Amino acid sequence: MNLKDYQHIFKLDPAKEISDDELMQICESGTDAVIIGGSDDVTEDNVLNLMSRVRRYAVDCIQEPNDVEVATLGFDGYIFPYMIQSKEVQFHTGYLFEGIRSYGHMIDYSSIQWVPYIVTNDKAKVFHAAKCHTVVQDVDLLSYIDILDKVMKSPYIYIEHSGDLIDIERLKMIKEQVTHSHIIYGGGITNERIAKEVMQYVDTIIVGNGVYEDIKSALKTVKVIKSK
Ligand code: 1GP
Repeated sequence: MNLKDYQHIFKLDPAKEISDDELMQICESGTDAVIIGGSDDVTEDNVLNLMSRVRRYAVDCIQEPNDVEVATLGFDGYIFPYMIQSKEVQFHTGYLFEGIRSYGHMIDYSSIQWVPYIVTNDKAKVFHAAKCHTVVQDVDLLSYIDILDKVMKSPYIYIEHSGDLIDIERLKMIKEQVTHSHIIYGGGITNERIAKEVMQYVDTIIVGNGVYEDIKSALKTVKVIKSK
């Protein structure tokens, strides 16, 4: 798995209902990948169920486990979030440590990507779950960007604004600050217009809740993919 190959990803929540017809439209939309991940009521059963349904299609299927208990074999790739603002070690290396300690001998490391996340939406569930420091001030946000991009030289930075659309000026500011990290953005992308606006400043967009709110509109976000 190489996230740099993806411009557009749908993120599906295993705890939410999606019909076979809707799932077919998502998987055959031309999106680059489907991520399976959520923060509430995620179980091994609902992950396995959704994975096996997505597996009927050729699209890449990635898991973003929110806990080592629900990490499931059989995906094309795995994204392990590293919440850089979290005060809890569990959201830094904790889950990954537990997973590797228990299952390291079975892991194909080429399928795993550890991705640093900056949670820019203070109202997002994950912001509270991971006990994050706020980045409402630009100087805080840009300091984290510099740590990841210039100090850690991270291949990726994930701007997580789940549930709402970030102020586009902040994305512009991030783009101007970053020297080499590939920027992934998720939060409030529900239609083609927003997708295109966001895509000017980031490398990969993630579309989540929009799938469950207005699937027709969400499907049109795939149009941001260039050269397809
Ligand atoms: C991606 O979880 C987000 O990081 C998706 O956010 O649900 O607001 O699209 P939305």
